[in-house]
Amino acid sequence: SDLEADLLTVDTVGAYLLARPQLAGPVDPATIVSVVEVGDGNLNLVFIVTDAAGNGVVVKQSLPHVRVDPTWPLTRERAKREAVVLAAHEAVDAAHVPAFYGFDEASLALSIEDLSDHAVWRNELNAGRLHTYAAVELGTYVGAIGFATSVFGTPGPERRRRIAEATNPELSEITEDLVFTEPYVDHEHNGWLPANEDDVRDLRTDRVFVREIGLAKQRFQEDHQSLVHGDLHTGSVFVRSEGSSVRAFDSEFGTYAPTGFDLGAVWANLIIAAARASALGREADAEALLALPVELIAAFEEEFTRRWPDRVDPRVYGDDVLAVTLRRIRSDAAIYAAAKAVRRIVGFSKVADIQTLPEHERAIAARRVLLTARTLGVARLIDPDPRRLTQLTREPLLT
Ligand code: SR1
Ligand code: MG
Repeated sequence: SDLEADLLTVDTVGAYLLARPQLAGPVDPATIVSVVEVGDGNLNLVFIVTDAAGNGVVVKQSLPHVRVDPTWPLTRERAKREAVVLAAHEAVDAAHVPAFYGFDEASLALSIEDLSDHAVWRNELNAGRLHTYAAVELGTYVGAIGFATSVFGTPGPERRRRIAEATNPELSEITEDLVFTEPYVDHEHNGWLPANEDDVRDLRTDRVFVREIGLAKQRFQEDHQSLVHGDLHTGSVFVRSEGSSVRAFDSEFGTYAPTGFDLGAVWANLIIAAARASALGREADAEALLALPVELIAAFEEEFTRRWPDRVDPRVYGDDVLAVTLRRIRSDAAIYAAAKAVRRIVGFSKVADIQTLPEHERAIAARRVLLTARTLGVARLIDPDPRRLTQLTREPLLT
């Protein structure tokens, strides 16, 4: 179709970079020896291009539809949104994102660092390799971005301009629908095993929990606390043990939203990974994974607090404001973890962690994730301390 006419292919990416050497990063476009398409997410084309010297670059182009569902049209402009988020995050914390080489507005393609020496964290977790150091690195990343893009890190007028630049209506609507609404209503995107029928019914009839999900959705829509990654699940994280390198990629859902949204995404996917490990009888792994949200949030708070002396307007932003802010983010992280966990069990975009389990184990793991989500969502109202919440979720999750 016309919409697809200018899409790159493995046969055209070489000429594309030859005509635009400024987008080739470290690659010499005159000596390209291989182009492979490796996109395995829900949305985009992703090419890895390598030259004769072994240098690589990733070219990522948005498709005009959802990759895994071509009947679902989607704005290609999302590539521009990712460029804005990645550039902003790289400026604050280059160690935790891929290097950004450039954005081609005409082709809606980004050129970014080739991280082929890393592995996707979800795939590693599913193979039983935990990379536990990643939780602290991600906490530090969210702490750095969460502070620098908040009212404490960016002066008011500049911040308002940045909020406007990073508005992401179409992809934010997907999050609003898929994370906060569809799992709680009848919708063709949903699905679960017959053995989980009662678990889903119990979740949906838990009025306090559903109210908290509604309030969490409201805050996601109206609160511009910081420039979040927006989709920080374990499939959006590259890990490499050597040198403990951890990079958050795929930030096309990024926008200004509650900071706890990113922490919650990591937390949810750790719960899911722990449920898988436990269902497979890997109890020590499950315990190790369940300990990581505490480390994640501690690292977040440490980085946020480390930057606090540099805040804008300390005249009114005293240390009591910091304490209230961190408590609120803890509470947000728990309800967003709950929402993100439920959507992966009930709604669109299920995860390999659960889907690749044998059916009996899949039903058990799904039930445990849903119970854990309900506990997190409600117990945080009394005290959002992640250590206490982890203790409360230990039993529903592991036994
Ligand atoms: C139609 S997009 C489905 C999901 O994929 C992305 O990774 C986001 O999580 C989104 O909700
Ligand atoms: Mg993605």
